[in-house]
Amino acid sequence: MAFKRPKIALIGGGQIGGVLAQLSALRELGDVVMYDIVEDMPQGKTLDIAEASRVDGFDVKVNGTNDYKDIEGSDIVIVTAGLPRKPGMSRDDLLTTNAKIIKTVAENIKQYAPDSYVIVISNPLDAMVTLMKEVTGFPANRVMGQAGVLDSSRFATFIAWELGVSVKDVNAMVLGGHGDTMVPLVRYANVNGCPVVELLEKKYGDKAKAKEVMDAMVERTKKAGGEVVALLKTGSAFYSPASSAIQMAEAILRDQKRVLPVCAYLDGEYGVKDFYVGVPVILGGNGVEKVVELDLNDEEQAMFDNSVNAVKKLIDDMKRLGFL
Ligand code: TXD
Repeated sequence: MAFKRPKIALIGGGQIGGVLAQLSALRELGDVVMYDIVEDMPQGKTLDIAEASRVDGFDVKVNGTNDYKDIEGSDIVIVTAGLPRKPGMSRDDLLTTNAKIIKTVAENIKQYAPDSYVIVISNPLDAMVTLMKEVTGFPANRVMGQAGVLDSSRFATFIAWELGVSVKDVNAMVLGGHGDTMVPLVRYANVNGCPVVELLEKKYGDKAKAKEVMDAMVERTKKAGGEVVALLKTGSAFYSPASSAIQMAEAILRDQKRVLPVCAYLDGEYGVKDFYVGVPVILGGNGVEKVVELDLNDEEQAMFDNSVNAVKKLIDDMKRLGFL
């Protein structure tokens, strides 16, 4: 038997795609092939990245292509194809444009990489993952979306800044859809086991002030994507979404059994059936191996249900438009 390196296909070679390629190479996750419809661009980007291999000391192939055939045999496919948000544009505005693109992408993944694990990043995220699953017909453990890892990292970053502690010690999770209704789990947020709520109360010596500060961090987390969009003027966040998807890909490729919030298919968990939304899962060599069910209190469950309803609206729109 001959061993071979894993193969990672990136569909979309734009801002996020470029960082995905570079991070995959730097971590030697496997050989990378980047597909884009724009002629020569993925070849140019990957050539640029590959030419740093001696300096960075990575020993994997990084190639670009305009031909889906080149993704043949991929173990993981990360999808960023589509258009990013412009200032003032909601994720949902992207629905129609990106649904058409994702449908074509999914048909090609089905044809050329039928055994792959698929991580979707394109917005509106929850709807695009649903469409990917529908068109590929892959089992649910192999089709997932990246949003929660990033949203949680943003939440953890704000907490670390506020408390003046290392972000490495902050555990914070965000559930629900990747939109304004996402649910940062305040009650579970902790610094190496110490509840953030308690630390804030100690810091301010006042419950009301502590709540105000936490509420502001929750709000900033929900709007964090928009904050970056407004500053960049063109395009949306790309470093952090790429890092987040790479964490998921690595968890699968190295069978790490990480517990990460992932846009995953629910089959009755959290009271939701036949539906994709962000929840904690065990991510390992078999993809989404298990949905981790937390006991939500009434307030959290209400926020989660609200978020599910927002995603349902998107799904209904896709049905109306004939995509599902
Ligand atoms: O956390 C998250 N899930 C996200 C998602 C965080 C930030 C941004 N998020 C979304 O990712 C964003 O709203 C977009 O829908 C995707 C990709 O964002 P990116 O910033 O990488 O967008 P770019 O730079 O425009 O890259 C998109 C590429 C570009 O090179 C196009 O030529 C290509 O997609 N594209 C296609 N590739 C393949 N096939 C088709 N049909 C196609 N159409 C466009």
